[in-house]
Amino acid sequence: MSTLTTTNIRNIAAKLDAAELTATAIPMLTEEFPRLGMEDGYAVQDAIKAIKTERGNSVVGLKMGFTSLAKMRQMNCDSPIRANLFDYFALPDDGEFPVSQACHPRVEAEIAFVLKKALRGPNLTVDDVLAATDFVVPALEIIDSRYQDFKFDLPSVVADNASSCRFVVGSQPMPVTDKIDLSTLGVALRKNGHIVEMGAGAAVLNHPARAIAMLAAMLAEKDEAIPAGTFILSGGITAAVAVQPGDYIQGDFQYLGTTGIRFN
Ligand code: OOG
Ligand code: MG
Repeated sequence: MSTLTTTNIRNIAAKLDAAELTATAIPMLTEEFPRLGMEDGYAVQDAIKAIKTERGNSVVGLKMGFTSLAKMRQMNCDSPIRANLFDYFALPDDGEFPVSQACHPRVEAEIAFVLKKALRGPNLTVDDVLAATDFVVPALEIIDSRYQDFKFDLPSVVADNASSCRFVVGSQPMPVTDKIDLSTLGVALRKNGHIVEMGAGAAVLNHPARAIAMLAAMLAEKDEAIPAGTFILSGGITAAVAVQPGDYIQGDFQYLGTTGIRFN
């Protein structure tokens, strides 16, 4: 059940969109709307999508968040969420991002999937997802909460498009064959050359393909499928790391190669 009026939803979406574009953090939504629920959060997320598409931006992919324990613990949120990725979020591999364009950016390493077949249904298996996968690529996501102090609860972060800000992907697409096990695939996140976080694909729901199956299940509730060709971030494998101007963040992914972002 939604607790917000259509006008409330539109106003909150406009506020969050403006906070993102001006890099100005705002108070967490539940301070003003204590009864905000998950359905409200997704309604605001949809309204942000409408604002951005009206402005001429387009959705270029989807993301899952809080699919690893490391992420859930870091942010004190206990269940996976989904959100949209817009065209201007995509940075070139090894591209630059001015820290001043975000409130308090952090970076996390993720395995990204590109589908060759649509996925539909509430009970898909890892094998179903892999059979529908065209390739995977190494990715880094820049997240940036539009809430003060990077603090939020689950409905508030859903409304804020799951803190999505920018992403980069490595240049070598890798088909998913029997030779590569995405669950034991190792990942190291480096900041200025030093490893600051590390993990393996299994950190994400025991296998990152499960995040894609979970996204399909979430969309199935709305009677939607994940279309063929969709690019999907499966969720941070490790905790996210804060960045300052001058930092270089690199993700080293076993089998998949590396990708990086320079912050200025
Ligand atoms: C929310 C976004 C979570 C992930 O990969 O888990 C996310 C946040 O941590 O601010 O993108
Ligand atoms: Mg993420």
